[in-house]
Amino acid sequence: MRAPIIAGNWKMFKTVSEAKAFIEEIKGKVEIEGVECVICAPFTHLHALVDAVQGTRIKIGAQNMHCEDCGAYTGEISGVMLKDIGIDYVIVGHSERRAYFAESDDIVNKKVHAAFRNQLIPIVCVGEKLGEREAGDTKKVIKVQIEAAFQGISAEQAEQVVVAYEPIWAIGTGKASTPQDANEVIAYIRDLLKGLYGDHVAGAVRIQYGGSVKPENVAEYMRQSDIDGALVGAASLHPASYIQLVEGAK
Ligand code: G2H
Repeated sequence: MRAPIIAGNWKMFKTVSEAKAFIEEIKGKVEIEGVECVICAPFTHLHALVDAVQGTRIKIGAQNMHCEDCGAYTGEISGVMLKDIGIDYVIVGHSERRAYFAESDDIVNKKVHAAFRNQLIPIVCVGEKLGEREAGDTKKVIKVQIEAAFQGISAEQAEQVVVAYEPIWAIGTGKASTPQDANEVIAYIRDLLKGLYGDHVAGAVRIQYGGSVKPENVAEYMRQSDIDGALVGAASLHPASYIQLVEGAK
């Protein structure tokens, strides 16, 4: 039985005080048995948020990190630093990082390794562009991304990975992939993992859908056989909306 995971990806929104107020609002309202709640916030907010969620089951994640543990990389943050302040999750390979910061499949793989070196759980994002979908290349693109991300990752590590399938054309556009279409691609990702690691790992890995998920549509995604939660941007920014997302995942 895979516990669904509702992860908010706040992107570059909110001040620290707004973030702390958000946690105060959701505390006690999202701790629903069997649903895991994660908030992925900007780096500057993480320390304060780890303090704010003390004594709750809410977990805090980063939205990115460098693939090395330390070094002369001005402006970067490492997995060592994230673990040091009590971070549990890190998003890796979000399409916005792939598109605007040249994050390649190779870098994504290095970051997955860095996450495990530092006892962080990576939320690995994959997804196709609109043109790729229209050309019928969705599965081809996803296969390349999944195989690259899991390169050199052991079965023990692989089963802890959270995968987020986010078709790029559905991100922040209001055009969500239908639950059935999303489930088909997510089932395909599970098949790929079965080929790489066998039944046990494929059955254990949690695979989220992401892209214009809202309180109104989350339950329909969660009803699908292979969807284990959601990575949510815009709709995770408001406490009432985030609470509804978690309630919709039970
Ligand atoms: C996709 C998603 C969060 P949104 O980027 O990862 O954002 O829910 O706003 O489409």
